[in-house]
Amino acid sequence: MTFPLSRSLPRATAIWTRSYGTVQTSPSSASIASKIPQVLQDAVNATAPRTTWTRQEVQQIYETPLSQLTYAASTLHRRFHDPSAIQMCTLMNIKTGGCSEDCSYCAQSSRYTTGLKATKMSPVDDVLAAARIAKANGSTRFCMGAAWRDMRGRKTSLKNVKAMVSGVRDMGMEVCVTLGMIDASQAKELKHAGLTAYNHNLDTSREFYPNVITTRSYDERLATLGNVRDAGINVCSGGILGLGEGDEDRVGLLHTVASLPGHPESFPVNALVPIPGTPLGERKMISFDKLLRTVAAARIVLPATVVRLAAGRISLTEEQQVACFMAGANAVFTGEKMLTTECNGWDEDREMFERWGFYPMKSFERAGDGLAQRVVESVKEKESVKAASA
Ligand code: SAM
Ligand code: DTB
Ligand code: SF4
Repeated sequence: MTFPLSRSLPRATAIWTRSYGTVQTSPSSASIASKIPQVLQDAVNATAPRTTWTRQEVQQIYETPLSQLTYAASTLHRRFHDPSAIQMCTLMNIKTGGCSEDCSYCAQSSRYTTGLKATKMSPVDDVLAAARIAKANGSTRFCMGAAWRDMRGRKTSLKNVKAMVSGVRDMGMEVCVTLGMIDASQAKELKHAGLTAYNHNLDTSREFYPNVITTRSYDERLATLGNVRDAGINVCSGGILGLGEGDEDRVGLLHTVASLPGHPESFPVNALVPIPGTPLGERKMISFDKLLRTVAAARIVLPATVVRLAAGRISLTEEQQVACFMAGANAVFTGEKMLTTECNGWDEDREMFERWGFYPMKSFERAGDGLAQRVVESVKEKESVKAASA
């Protein structure tokens, strides 16, 4: 189904429909239209997220010529989000290094000599002080990471993490943690403490995953995501680009998240930051067109999700970042540091936002429970109001 051309549509959608949907006026527009797969034309008209994607459909979307793909992504971005609002999230590593896992990209694995000094868990007060600084600098979400495989046998640590979660929530910020694998009861405890979101990345496709990590499986990762979802916590799960994977693996990752029972509320797109001493320490940065293509395809198959520019943003030019925002990315990590690597700072991000007409997203603007359902309802409501006044 295509929307009727009317004032009820955002202008971008109307132009899309005219060019690629019902009216084709010139041979050149017809030849462009022939490169737009039907699945993308349908996706652009969506008013609700769908979880029934086939891998072939995701591949067709991913393979669309980049200029058309970004245009489609931008159209959907405008329907489901305020395209000027970008979420500012600050990270803190609350337990650095000494991790038992063999993730071949990670500075914190004890299996590689990266020069990183392992630390004990940070005291609750220090973490709350850092969250206060993040808030004062404009961040509305605070994410705490720990270099752990899982939370088994970490009762005292969990108690402290819960105190951190409640403390940050009491400041009016969204709060996210990434602690490795968690079971159903740990997820419930974290929910009870006020946790907004849990980050646990699938990283890549199921097929490529064993080339990157051997000490825990893809299915174990999916089980943690299920525990998080069942506890009523928002899911933040994405990937890393530039691990040596191919287009088919980026498609595989997108297909996996887009066909989960509910889409993740947040999809981080990390570009590998090569860490000397790790098996991937010599890899070159993913090419920008592949990064942009992945961002745009994510916006299309996960229309209601916050797409997060994560690791590696520091290596992008300002113009490249803006191209990503225009193709659907709407969150960044900002502040003094990522986990162990450099991060774009608050001041430079604020200046960039001002130059290009973006502003920080408010807390809980996109992160509440039942997000997808609320988006559907508000899109329907807006359309019926506009249709009535047309
Ligand atoms: N230990 C927990 C875990 O693995 O789930 C939480 C921390 S872990 C560092 C969080 C995520 O950061 C990883 O899943 C990975 O996607 C990303 N990451 C880690 N090192 C990275 C690197 N060098 N470049 C890009 N992304 C990286
Ligand atoms: C995510 O997807 N990326 C962030 C956050 N979630 C925890 C972490 C990126 C880490 C980059 C490498 C480092 O700083 O060690
Ligand atoms: Fe450990 Fe997480 Fe790093 Fe893997 S990504 S080595 S689990 S800290």
